[in-house]
Amino acid sequence: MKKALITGVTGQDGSYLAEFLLEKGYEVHGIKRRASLFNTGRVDHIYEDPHVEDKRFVLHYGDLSDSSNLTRILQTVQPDEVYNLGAQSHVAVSFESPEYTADVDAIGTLRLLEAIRFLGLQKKTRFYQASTSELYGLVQEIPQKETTPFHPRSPYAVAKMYAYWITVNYREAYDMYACNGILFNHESPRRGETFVTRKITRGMANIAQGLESCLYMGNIDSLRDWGHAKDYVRMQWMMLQQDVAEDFVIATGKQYSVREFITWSAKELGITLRFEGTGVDEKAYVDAVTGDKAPGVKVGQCVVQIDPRYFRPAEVETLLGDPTKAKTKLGWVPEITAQEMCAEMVAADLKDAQRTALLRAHGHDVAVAREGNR
Ligand code: NDP
Ligand code: GDR
Repeated sequence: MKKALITGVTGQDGSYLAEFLLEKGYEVHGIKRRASLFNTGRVDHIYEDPHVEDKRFVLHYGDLSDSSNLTRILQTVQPDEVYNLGAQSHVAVSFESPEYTADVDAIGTLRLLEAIRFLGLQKKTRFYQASTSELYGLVQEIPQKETTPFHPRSPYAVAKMYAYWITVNYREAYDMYACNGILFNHESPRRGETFVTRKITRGMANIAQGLESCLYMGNIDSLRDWGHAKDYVRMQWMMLQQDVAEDFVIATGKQYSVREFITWSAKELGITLRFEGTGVDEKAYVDAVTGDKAPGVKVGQCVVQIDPRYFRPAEVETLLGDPTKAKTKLGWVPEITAQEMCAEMVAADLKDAQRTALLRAHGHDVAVAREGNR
């Protein structure tokens, strides 16, 4: 039985990858951070009681900022494959916590690679690094492919650039099987609530249920190449099954604006239940910018307000990937379109919002968790 170790197993990709590897028959080990609340919501459905024998899913406490802890886990697990998905992954937050982001995203990657080498696992253990389209930043070429030069535009992207090159360096210096997946944005109903797609689908669903009244957004003209996380974790595994380690761009090759994503979400909700009979036409509510006026909207009506607080000190305006290498060399093709993914996300968030609204209607004082800054 092959063993895999996943950092960031409690995150969006980590949870889908753990499911995928368990289905493939792997024994899966994941590193979770100690938190004051449970932070395993995305993997609770595959959790196995530690008292059960022959478990195939095991969680270890750990942190990418702690070398001795990483070394100990690697020594205990002796994995065939390591997937380094753990990171402070929010671009805007990286401007506020640049040093922490560098420590975890850049040096954390070095710590793992060095632990593999120190333990003499470099011939046994294959290494996947979660690299990112943010490396392209101020884009030099459209679409972006494996050979496109990098120009990172945030402390997050600069840290990930170190991680990219240290992965290449360990491959070249120590003949390790180590590779980078340069992944463009990928989303799902498990996406963190402060990334733009989830913020939109969750916010819209809450508005449709009368739980919120306004969607506050930053740069809605930003362009992204959005895929589904399920398609992308399959590719992470495929990259570690080759004869020779190589780096790959993973993208759909299609690009949309944040504004378009808002429109799709609104359509989903409008068709299903909320916008009939409100007298609000779709274009009006999607494009509405209320300025200083209080939104004062009715249930089912959505106002999008631009709030400069969500602008970034340096923005990545446009990203579009060219996945030709992944398609031709590995036969990888994304199966879920951005619109289908949006519909799935809206449906999941609507269910949550309906549950909250129902509890409130029955007198329960349920708050809607909101993120003030991002
Ligand atoms: P998430 O933010 O959903 O998950 C990040 C994971 O890293 C969480 O499990 C988090 O733990 C963990 N983590 C954060 N800090 C530390 C730390 N100090 N030590 C150990 N673990 C830590 O990200 P995604 O799943 O979306 O992304 C996975 C990886 O892929 C990330 O490295 C991201 O930068 C990269 N990436 C993502 C893309 C995307 O569009 N999703 C595109 C390209 C790259 P906790 O749950 O406790 O917060
Ligand atoms: P990104 O994702 O920065 O591309 O990084 P995010 O969803 O945060 O932003 C995408 C674009 O939307 C614009 N935007 C907003 N973004 C957020 N979060 N909140 C807003 O209110 C808002 N309004 C407009 C942003 O400015 C940006 O242009 C993600 C992360 O998963 C990284 O870890 C990963 O490496 C890259 O994708 C590829």
